[in-house]
Amino acid sequence: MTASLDADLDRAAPLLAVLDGVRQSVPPLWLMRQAGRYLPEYREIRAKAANFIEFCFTPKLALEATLQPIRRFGFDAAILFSDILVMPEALGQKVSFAEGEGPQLPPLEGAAGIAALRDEPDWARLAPVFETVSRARAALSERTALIGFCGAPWTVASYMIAGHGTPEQAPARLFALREPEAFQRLIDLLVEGSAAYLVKQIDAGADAAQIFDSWAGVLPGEEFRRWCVEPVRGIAARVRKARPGARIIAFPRMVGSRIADFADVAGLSAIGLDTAADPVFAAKVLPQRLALQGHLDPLALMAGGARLDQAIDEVLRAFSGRPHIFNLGHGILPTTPIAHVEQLVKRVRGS
Ligand code: 1CP
Repeated sequence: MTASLDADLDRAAPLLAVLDGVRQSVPPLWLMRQAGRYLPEYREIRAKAANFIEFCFTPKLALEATLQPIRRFGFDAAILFSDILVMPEALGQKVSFAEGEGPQLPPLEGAAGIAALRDEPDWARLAPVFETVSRARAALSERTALIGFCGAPWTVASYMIAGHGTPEQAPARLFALREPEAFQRLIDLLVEGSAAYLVKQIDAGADAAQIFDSWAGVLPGEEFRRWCVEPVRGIAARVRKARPGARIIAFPRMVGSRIADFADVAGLSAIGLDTAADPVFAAKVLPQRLALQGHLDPLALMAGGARLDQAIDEVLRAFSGRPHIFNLGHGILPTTPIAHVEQLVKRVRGS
């Protein structure tokens, strides 16, 4: 890159410019799950922690995991290394990660199980997360944005009810159908807790925050609006009220044409599109004030070669009229070759 005479221009993080509505000729780039098992240096430090949740709560290790993909690839954003399930843990529901089996929680038993949760997250339990955020912000250059995050209430609730990941989130859906008032209380608790959690991450140094609604796609009609759209709206409103300039990215995964329901959600800066989303449709139904993020197929990244180049070019073309953040449509897969990520970075940046 040629040095610019304009120091301010050099200092501004391109990702934040896009979140503020200014398209960049080269889109800023980061990858969901960019810290993780596809990196040998991640596997090395991961082996040092007794368990995954304590890894998330150990600033020295979480900071290192946050910075590793930036050092290796020079992405335009780092994402805090943590997990969406630190929230149930902070609400008093013990979370563990069985090796190779994903998260395990004692399933919430009915309305009584929800009533037994704390009224507010245990901020002392989450203090190491905020320390990781502030140390990461201090370690990164000003051109690299730091993204904090939380899980969306629906996605987090689906783990809290079932006690583990489930294919169709049937336990949570059934609970919501049978006991809507109790489920609403859980969602409300998560809206309040998650909004406060994001505000604290922003105060600790996060430049933007992403709300991951990985399981948004399973809910029909009215339930989709009630358990996915409204809670995300609630979080965005609370965060923006507390911190008016806050930049929030919502990632409602696999919602198809119902992405249009996010058009009138105030307080968002961007919408993340999954692999199957239609970028032309999204650009049509979502107002120009919303930047779009996404949506390369993680399997195209795994495949590499000419097919990867073609998929990258398609994404670049699809978003050419819009403020765009280049990303995957879902998290990077653990068996992705590092050389393919290098190929991606080169091609997106045209170098
Ligand atoms: O031992 C290990 O290394 C555990 C693997 C792992 C990792 C690397 C888990 C367990 N979580 C994480 C980190 C993580 N999780 C990040 C870190 C930052 C980054 O992106 O680099 C983030 C943002 C998450 C978010 C997350 N956790 C989501 C939402 C995004 C998505 O991928 O859909 C979800 C659904 C989780 C739950 C979770 N945590 C871990 C696993 C294996 C899962 C998924 C379980 C399931 O499929 O149900």
